[in-house]
Amino acid sequence: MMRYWPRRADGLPPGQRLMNEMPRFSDLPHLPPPEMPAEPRLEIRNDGDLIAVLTGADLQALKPRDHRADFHCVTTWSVTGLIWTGVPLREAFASVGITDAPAPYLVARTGDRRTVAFRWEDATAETVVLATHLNGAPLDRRHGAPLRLVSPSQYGYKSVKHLVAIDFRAEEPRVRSKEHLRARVSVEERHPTLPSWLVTLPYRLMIPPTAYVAERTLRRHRPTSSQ
Ligand SMILES: Nc1nc2c(c(=O)[nH]1)N[C@H]1C(S)=C(S)[C@@H](COP(=O)(O)O)O[C@H]1N2
Ligand SMILES: [Mo]
Repeated sequence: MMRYWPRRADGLPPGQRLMNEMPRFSDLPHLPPPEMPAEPRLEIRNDGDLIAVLTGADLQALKPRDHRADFHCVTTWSVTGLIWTGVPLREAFASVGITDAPAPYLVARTGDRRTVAFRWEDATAETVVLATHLNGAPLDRRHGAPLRLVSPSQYGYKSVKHLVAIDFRAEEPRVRSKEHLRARVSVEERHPTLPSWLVTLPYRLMIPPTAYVAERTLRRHRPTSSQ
């Protein structure tokens, strides 16, 4: 379990510690990854109404590139130098005619029924990518197959795995109780109401048991379909 204890290192954002490898992680680590189709399929909606669909072939046509980025979980573990292959979200939006914000907010929905809220300007930053590969290999069930939203300047809970839909919203969406709407790593927006200094230590203590349980859950739940 203690292989998941992160250590101090230079060059990390405030309050972050370095992890050697990227473990499976979640605030619900006892839940297995969802069963997903092999190919990406991203629905784009406006207030629930379907306005576009992007398939794996559509994303391929936008010429996926490698994006090097560090990853920062709110619980204070970071991994550095990851290579995500994919298309910037704003280019994917532009390919279906969305260049100005249809609405100020977005909600990303995942195969494990998570909803994660963004402001338009955070979601369309140039570093935000729709990734299909990590470090040269197709995403696996641990890290978010078949499509993952990667937002390196926000805490890891915004980098949603198993992405299936993005829904534009006129009103500010409710965010999950422990999540900040913006979650910017540089200014330590870890928690919506509590100050960062208060949550940092309890969060850090949760890292080894959480990663351990998340990895054990993965081993115990083999997919029934081919994946
Ligand atoms: N669909 C989905 N995405 C998710 C999560 C999750 O449980 N389900 N956990 C989030 C959290 S808290 C973190 S730190 C990262 C962990 O990514 P990893 O499991 O690839 O290390 O995924 C984020 N995205
Ligand atoms: Mo996280």
